Amino acid sequence: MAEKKIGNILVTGSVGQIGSELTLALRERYGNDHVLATGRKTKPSEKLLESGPFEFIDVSRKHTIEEVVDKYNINYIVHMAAILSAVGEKNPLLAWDVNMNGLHNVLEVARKREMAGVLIPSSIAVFGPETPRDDTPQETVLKPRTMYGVTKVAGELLSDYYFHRFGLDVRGLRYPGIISSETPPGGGTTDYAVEIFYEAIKNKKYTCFVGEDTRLPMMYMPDCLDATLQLMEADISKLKHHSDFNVTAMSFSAGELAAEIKKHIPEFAVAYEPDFRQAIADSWPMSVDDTVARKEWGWKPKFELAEMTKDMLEKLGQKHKAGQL
Ligand code: VAH
Repeated sequence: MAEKKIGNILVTGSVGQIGSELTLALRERYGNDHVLATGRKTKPSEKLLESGPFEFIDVSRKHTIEEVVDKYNINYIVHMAAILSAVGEKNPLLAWDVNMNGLHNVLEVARKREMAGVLIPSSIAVFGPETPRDDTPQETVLKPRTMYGVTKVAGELLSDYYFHRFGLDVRGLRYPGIISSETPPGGGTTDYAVEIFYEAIKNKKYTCFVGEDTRLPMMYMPDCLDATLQLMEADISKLKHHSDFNVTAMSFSAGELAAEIKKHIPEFAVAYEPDFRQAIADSWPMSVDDTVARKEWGWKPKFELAEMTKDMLEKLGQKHKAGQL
């Protein structure tokens, strides 16, 4: 398949945790006016509005995608709109509608217009309790126990179908838990790994909704942005996988994260009160093997737990001083 040049990019889910920072990174790389940010209803930040075009769309209603694609002459879609795992378990039909019908609409619009490509968000949520939980391999059992995970497995299969059947260049990453300081998390099981920083800065205490020994694969946002841009721009002739790359940067338990924060805020106190999200976390890997991504497109993370913690506390400390937390 000949690679087409990326021109104007549509980002769906631009107001979400990854989308909000990924949109700005894409604008820096491709030019502000070449990256259209979109959301469904949440008011975008000033930064997003001032740095380039923004439109409201609903990915589960295809015509709203078609209208902006034609208005802005889009030839690449970075599809970040999704209902995450915890919200998805409270409303599985909504998760199916947004995650599956939304993805199918995006793939159909991109196919019909013979676009340069689509980038999709998969997740380590594709794995389930039957999957080996340590160094989870790229190829293994995919039997998730959440609707979110079901939509991610189905999304990978549908996207690879569009690659092989229609020649649409679809690429995807199985994101681990993502930690960031710009946009609060939106309804995932890994939200505790972000909330804990906000609470440590604001209140010096946090009640964690998973147990102290809960260990999950994680990644700091700068690495998440690098991985996404690197895969988007990778030489297609080097890719044997397409929509389902395992990627990670580190693995740590909730207790290890709390201990790292305490090195900076000694009086920080954590209590652990597991809720329904514990069962979701227990069904996911504790660490994943991302050798395939390293081999096929040169993936190499930069941030480990100590550097991430230091950077997160510095960034959130500044926002707190400015009265923005
Ligand atoms: C979630 N943050 O918790 C997302 C992610 C691996 C976790 O997919 O649902």
